[in-house]
Amino acid sequence: EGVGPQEYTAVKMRVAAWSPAAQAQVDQLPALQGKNVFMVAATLRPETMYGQTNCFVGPTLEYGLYAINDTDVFVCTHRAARNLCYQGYSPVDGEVCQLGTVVGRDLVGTKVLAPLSQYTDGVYVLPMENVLATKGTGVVTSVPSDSPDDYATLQDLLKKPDYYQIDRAWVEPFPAVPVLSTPTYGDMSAPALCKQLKINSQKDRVQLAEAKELAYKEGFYKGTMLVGPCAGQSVADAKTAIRQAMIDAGEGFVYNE
Ligand code: A2H
Repeated sequence: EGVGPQEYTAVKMRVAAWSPAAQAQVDQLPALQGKNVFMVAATLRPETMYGQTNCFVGPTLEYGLYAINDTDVFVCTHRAARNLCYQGYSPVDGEVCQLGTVVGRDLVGTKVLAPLSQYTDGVYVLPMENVLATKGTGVVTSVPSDSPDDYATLQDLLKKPDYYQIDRAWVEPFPAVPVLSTPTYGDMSAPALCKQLKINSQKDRVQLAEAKELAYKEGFYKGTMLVGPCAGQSVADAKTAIRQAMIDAGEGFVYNE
């Protein structure tokens, strides 16, 4: 982790409705008028995108709104925007074009359209404590069926909605969706592993690291897709095909760092 180059799939989640706090700031930015704005998440598991139930930001992290071309604006960390501007995602190669800034906390409650998600009317941006500013785009797409971190974080939010300053209506109507099946953990690895390893919170970092490792290996080497055009195929085979389909549809791209 953090050593050498990493190739992610960047997933474009179009903003359908800003939270009131973000809307108030966006209204002050005339350059955003008429633009398509996307929260951009970096994932290593493109084959799980059918199971997206929400998207996470770090509440205390600073995000920028970056012009990518004449029509599109990306929301991500400044660090990611620097990397992206050398990969063809900037109006001028090698230069970042920042239109505005918004803190993660103010993005919470924004509604986004997550590609491939079964929740086609949109899902909500929610807070996660352990989002690193030094990895990916600072935006994490959430798949609670297969990511123990995502599942544990959503459990925290449901237990303490007031503490986390979220509305239960952003979480409860979006239960985890089975995406792939494994012999050891069934069709929802993350809840099964959180139970088995007695993980109660996103703060249980040691157990979560183990759960993440187990879920990843079991899914990749023994998983079978349950949904989408690759249903019935092994996860290892489906991964590249699903990623390519997202790229072809303009809903994702390769992001290196
Ligand atoms: B993965 P690696 Cl289903 N901070 O996507 C914390 N976590 C981040 C992040 C950041 N800034 N940027 C990306 N990530 C998460 C899906 C997924 C992921 C599943 C299962 C496991 C999994 C849905 N969340 O990751 O350190 C993103 O979550 C297990 C490691 O670069 C991304 O893929 O290896 C993964 O961590 C990248 O972590």
